[in-house]
Amino acid sequence: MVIYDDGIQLNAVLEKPEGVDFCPLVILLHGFTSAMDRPHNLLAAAAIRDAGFATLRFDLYGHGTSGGEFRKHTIWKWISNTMAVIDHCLELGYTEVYLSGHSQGGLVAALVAGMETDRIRGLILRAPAFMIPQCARDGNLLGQRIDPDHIPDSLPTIKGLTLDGNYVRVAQTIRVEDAADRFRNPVLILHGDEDDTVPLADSHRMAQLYRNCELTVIAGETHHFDRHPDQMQEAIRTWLTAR
Ligand code: FER
Repeated sequence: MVIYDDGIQLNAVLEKPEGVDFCPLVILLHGFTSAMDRPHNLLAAAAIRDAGFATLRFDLYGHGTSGGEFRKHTIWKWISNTMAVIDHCLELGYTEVYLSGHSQGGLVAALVAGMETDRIRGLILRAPAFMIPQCARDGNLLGQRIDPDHIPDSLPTIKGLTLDGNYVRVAQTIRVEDAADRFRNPVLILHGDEDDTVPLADSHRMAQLYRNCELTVIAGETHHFDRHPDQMQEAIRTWLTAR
């Protein structure tokens, strides 16, 4: 399926649980330098369908098979993409829409939920990168030091990929606490205690800020949920089945 966000092509895959015509839907967002078809995203989507929910996963701006250049992606563009995808799902007739994001996609899911409090029924955040805005303000992104008041035009990142300075400028203005404060529907946060990319401490802190949040810490698990994917899946199924 193709969804357009102001001319940018976003490729998406909609899958329904077996034998069901109409059901609630979870939209999945992948992380920084990732894509919708990474193993942990597919396993999360499968667990969601096991619980009787449809899934829509998509590649965000500058990632995977979608349009846009990696170096020009920003959290604002990802917010805009997500809002376009939500509009599309509502037009398809899905009235009960949830968001689930991994890492930077978890941050964006949380920000959009704070904007669309009237539309988003709940959030499943997997190792959400809540710390990116503060890291941008501190000038400490992906282990590199930059001067936060004199942002470089380009910033080398992982996997040989380079970001424009506007990524940092956008991130510096974002306050994740405001999004948590506005969202009153249920939230599930999943985080491994051996995640060395995104600190677990921020998930503990944010879980206190949400009105209605459950935090499941998976012992021995890493950033990509590749050691105990069954525990990630079980936590998702249990939480969604209770909705
Ligand atoms: C950073 C730490 C983590 C960062 C991005 C991430 C651009 C995102 C990780 C992910 O989405 O998996 O400093 O800066």
